[in-house]
Amino acid sequence: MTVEGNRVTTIFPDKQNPHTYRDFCGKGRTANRLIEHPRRITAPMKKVGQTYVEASWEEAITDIAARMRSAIEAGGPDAVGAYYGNPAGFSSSNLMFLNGWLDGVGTHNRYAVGSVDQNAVHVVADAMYGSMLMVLTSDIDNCDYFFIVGANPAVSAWNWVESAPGGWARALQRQKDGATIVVVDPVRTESAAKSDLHLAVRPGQDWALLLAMVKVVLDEGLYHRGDCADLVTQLPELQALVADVDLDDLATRCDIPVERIIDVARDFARAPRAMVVTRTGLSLHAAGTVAEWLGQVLNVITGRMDRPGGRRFERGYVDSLRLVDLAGSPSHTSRIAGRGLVAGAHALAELPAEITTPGPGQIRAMLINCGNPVVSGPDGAALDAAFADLDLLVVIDFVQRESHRHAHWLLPAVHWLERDDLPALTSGLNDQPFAQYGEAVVDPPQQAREEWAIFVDLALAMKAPLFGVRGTNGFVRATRAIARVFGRPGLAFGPHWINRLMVATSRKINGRRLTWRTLRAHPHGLILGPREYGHFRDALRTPDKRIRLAPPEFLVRTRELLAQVPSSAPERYPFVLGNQRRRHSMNSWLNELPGLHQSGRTNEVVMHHADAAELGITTGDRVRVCSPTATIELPAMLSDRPRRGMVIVDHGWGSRIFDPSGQHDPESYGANRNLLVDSAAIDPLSQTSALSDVYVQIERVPV
Ligand SMILES: Nc1nc2c(c(=O)[nH]1)N[C@H]1C(S)=C(S)[C@@H](COP(=O)(O)OP(=O)(O)OC[C@H]3O[C@@H](n4cnc5c(=O)[nH]c(N)nc54)[C@H](O)[C@@H]3O)O[C@H]1N2
Ligand SMILES: Nc1nc2c(c(=O)[nH]1)N[C@H]1C(S)=C(S)[C@@H](COP(=O)(O)OP(=O)(O)OC[C@H]3O[C@@H](n4cnc5c(=O)[nH]c(N)nc54)[C@H](O)[C@@H]3O)O[C@H]1N2
Ligand SMILES: [Mo]
Repeated sequence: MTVEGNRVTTIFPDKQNPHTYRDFCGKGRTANRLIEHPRRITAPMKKVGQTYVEASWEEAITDIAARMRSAIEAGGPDAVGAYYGNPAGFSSSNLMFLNGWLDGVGTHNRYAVGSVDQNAVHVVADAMYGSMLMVLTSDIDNCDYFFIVGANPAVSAWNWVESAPGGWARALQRQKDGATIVVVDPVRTESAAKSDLHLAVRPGQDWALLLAMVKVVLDEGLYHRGDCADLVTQLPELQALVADVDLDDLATRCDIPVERIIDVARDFARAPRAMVVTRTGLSLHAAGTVAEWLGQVLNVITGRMDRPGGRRFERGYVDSLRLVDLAGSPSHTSRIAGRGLVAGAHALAELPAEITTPGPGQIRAMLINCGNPVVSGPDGAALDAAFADLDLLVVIDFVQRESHRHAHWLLPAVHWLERDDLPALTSGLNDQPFAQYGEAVVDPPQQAREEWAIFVDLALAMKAPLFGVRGTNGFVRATRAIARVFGRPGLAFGPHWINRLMVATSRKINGRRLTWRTLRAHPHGLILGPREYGHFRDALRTPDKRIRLAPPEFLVRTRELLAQVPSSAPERYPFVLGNQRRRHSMNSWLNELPGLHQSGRTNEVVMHHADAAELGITTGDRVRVCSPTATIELPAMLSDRPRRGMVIVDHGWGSRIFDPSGQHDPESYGANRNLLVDSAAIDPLSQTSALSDVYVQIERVPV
């Protein structure tokens, strides 16, 4: 970064960063524009009448604490709810302290982005490997055969919980050296266009394709004898399942010729070094968990676990699997839908009813931390109406977006370039042993606060014992007093204490332990040694240290899917609604930053030429997209990329940006395609909304 005064003027990729130098994404490139966003919230804003007025932090915390306490007095701790979105994961302290505060409050009403994103990974990892955090990284530079399912790494970068900087460019490099890339996607995406083989699967039916491949591998004896003998349990149960399935039936379901499936299954199993990579194109469907499971199964039975060119277990310098175990996993059944927690949270789809349905446990006060759930989740209209019904809605963000429109308080967050951070707990998600202490490059606006500090203040003001441990609040107060007396803010308890502790107790990587001094001496980050293999078996958290190949609940669900007739479009709603990401958007943000999206700032309805011709639609026509839940209008864009019968509308658009001072009208670009999604459509195993299982009708809007 070039910094002039307290402003970041230019941003370049850090070529001295040994790990991330290959990547330079839209979010990084535009970071300073977000800092200087003309509508940035720079002080606590309190809703008064129809607009907002600036207030002090003291007033904000006192008022919020008092209103939350009275909600709790009337309805118990569950009267307070919280939702956190994706960016909460890009701060090491945010979620730790959010949960610390919520534990103190004692509420079970926690909702998270995982239920519109990666819950399937957690559910599968927990069932197969014994820890929901046991995520394997892609050993791209050694791979000969990439089988990429429901991912578009050319645009979205190679990450889904794991993180592999420049992953797609590295895979293309392998391809030049002779590796094969297969992309399974109903759309001929940027990634599919560069692949050696594109399988245009029928949306939502990848589980059938993957199950057929597993069957071929098992029936033809193409599996890895050693791993199947001593790394796994439940192989007989898996064999029993595949004995009952019919390849032709599965091929019909996924709409890929059976000979093709047999060929790719053989090629995959015989490739010296190979990996299956699965992403949101699978998880956002009703069969998402089964598909995710079968993708992992293919890796396991063909011997790709923790071997060069396969899916590698990166330990990271902090043993986060153990820390998560120590933190314990609370259990709770939701009041209305009667479902349990996944990765510590309930499904976003359940939130509206939990707010609007009276009775003990009803949410009356809510906090949104780094999220835009009205746009990112299903049936945004229902959630918007529920938010309007709350006694208190508190938002921590940079700007006031769609989900924040009914907020009583808007609290100003500190941008990531304005704060120090050490992403230690997620170090095992890097595809290489890597550590970096990120130092702030500019000062935040005077009134902005890091999320963790807000949660500590709320815990103290609400007399909710932080982390649910009595005595913590007194301790925190004492350290704050000491810090004041000595004039040294660092003496007050905060995440920097935890960072120090995590580094001091970190595990040795390649025989060496990271020290604070080494860490700080490498501001561009440091590689902690070559990639290691062979730690996976030891790290498994199943009691017998073996992979559970066929968890019973997955078998039951698979048999349920097999019993259903192959899905087809319901009458009146002939098109299935797809989704795509753009290089210059990050879910529902970045869209509005000045200078981006030269091609006009909106999402569109991308249709196959032949489908459009039948409806008399051409590029630029306004079309109406109707589902049983809602209707939106957008311009059409003809293309040969989607399968016939599929239309693509990007998510993340149609999120207004408000001016809290009330001087300017809200800005708005495009339309929110998730309004079309019925919140009842859910993957029962991961509780993920089936955001991609929506059927719609398309009609031209008469001019
Ligand atoms: N149809 C469809 N829907 C989808 C998807 C899809 O593929 N198709 N993708 C899903 C996925 S994978 C995801 S991750 C979700 C995203 O869902 P969400 O996380 O709920 O939504 P975002 O649009 O990422 O909104 C993030 C908000 O956090 C704010 N923010 C950014 N950084 C910070 C910070 O440091 N602190 C604070 N306090 N706020 C910050 C931004 O300004 C923005 O308002 O959307 C999901 N929705
Ligand atoms: N530029 C940019 N990068 C991003 C993001 C962003 O918003 N912008 N978001 C980040 C986040 S939060 C995440 S979680 C990751 C997500 O990373 P990815 O999961 O790779 O995200 P997408 O690019 O949406 O790719 C999903 C693909 O699945 C396909 N698909 C849809 N339905 C099906 C199906 O039934 N079967 C199959 N096989 N494919 C299907 C879609 O056509 C699409 O091409 O990306 C991250 N990277
Ligand atoms: Mo995501």
